[in-house]
Amino acid sequence: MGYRVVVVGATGNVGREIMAILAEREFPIDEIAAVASARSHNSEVEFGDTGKMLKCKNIEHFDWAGWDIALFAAGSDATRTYAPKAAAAGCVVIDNSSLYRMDPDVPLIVPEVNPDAIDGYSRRNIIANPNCSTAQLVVALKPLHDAATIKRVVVSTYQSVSGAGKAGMDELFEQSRAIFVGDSCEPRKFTKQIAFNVIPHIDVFLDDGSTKEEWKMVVETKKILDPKIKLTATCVRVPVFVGHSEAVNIEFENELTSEQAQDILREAPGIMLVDKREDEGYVTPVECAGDSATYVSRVREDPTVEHGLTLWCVSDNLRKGAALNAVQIAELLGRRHLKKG
Ligand code: 11C
Repeated sequence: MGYRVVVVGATGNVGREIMAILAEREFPIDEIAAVASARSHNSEVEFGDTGKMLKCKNIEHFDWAGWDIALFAAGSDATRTYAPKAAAAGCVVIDNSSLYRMDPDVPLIVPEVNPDAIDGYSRRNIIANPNCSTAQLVVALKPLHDAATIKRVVVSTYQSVSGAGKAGMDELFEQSRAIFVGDSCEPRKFTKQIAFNVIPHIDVFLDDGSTKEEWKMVVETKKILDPKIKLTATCVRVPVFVGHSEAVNIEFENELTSEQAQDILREAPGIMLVDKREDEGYVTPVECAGDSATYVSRVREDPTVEHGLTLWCVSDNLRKGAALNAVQIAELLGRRHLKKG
C-alpha cells in the first residue's frame, strides 16, 4: 500500500526533478497528481522516465482532501495561499519555498543532519526544505561538527543559474549565443550580464549590506545544525547551468587534522569524498549534475587559526538542494509517522 502524493509546481525545474526522483527511488505511490498554476493547467508532465504522462490540474480548484503528502515547488505567493489549505485538509506539506523555514512551529529538515526534528511536523502539518546552498553545506559540516565542534564558518558560494529557475538558464544560454554572434544582451532575470561573468548578488539586499541569500545560509544553518555556529557567507552567481559550489573555511573548538576529516567525510551519509592532490582529483559542477551526493574535495588544514580546515563542496542544487532533499523528507515522514501497510 502506498501514498497519495501531490507535486505542486510540477512544470518547473524543481517540480520535474521531484517527479524524476520519486520514480527513481520507487517512492511507494498509489496515486500521484501534478498540480500547477492556471497558466499550466492541462499541460502534460512525465512521471520520471516511466513514460506515464500526467495532465496538470489547476491549483485554484484542487481538492486536497484524502491526499497524504504534497511536495510544494511553487513560488512563495502560491505557497502562502495553498499550503495552509492543503495542511488543513490533512495533507502534509513539504515546502521548497523560503516562506515557512524560520517558523518555530515548522521543522526545517535535512535528513542526514537533523532527522529527529521532523517529530514536530504535526504542529502545522508543514515541513520546510532548506535553501539549496544551505542543504549541501550542512551535509558537509554535520560530521565534522560532531567530531570537533564548529565555532565559525566562512563560506563563499558559486551558484548556478538553475537556482533562478528556467528563466535563469534561458538567460545564460541566450546571452552566451548573443555574445558569440555579436548581438546585444541585456540582463532580464539577473541584475548584470551573467554570460562570461560572475555576479555577487543573489536575492534582495538587506539593511546590513548582506543579501537575503547570505542571510538564509546563516539562519538556516543555525536552525538545522547548531544555533551556536557563527557563519558569514558571500553568495555569487556564476555562469554554470546546474550545480552549486562552495569554498568553506571552518574554525573548530578542538583539533581535527585533514586526514581525520577525510576519514570522517568518507564514511558520512550523503557525502562522496573525492580528494586527491592531483589533476582531476576534485569535483566540479559539471560532474555532479544529475547526481545525488554532496561531493567534498580539497580538504586541507588552515594554519592561520588554531584549529582550522578549508574544503570545497559541490552538489546538484536541483537534487540535494531541492527535489532530492524533499523526497528524502517524505521517506523519513513515511518511516516515522505516516506508516502504510
Ligand atoms: C538560488 N538558492 O540559487 C537560490 C534558489 O530560498 O529556496 C533557491 C531559493 C530558496 O538562486
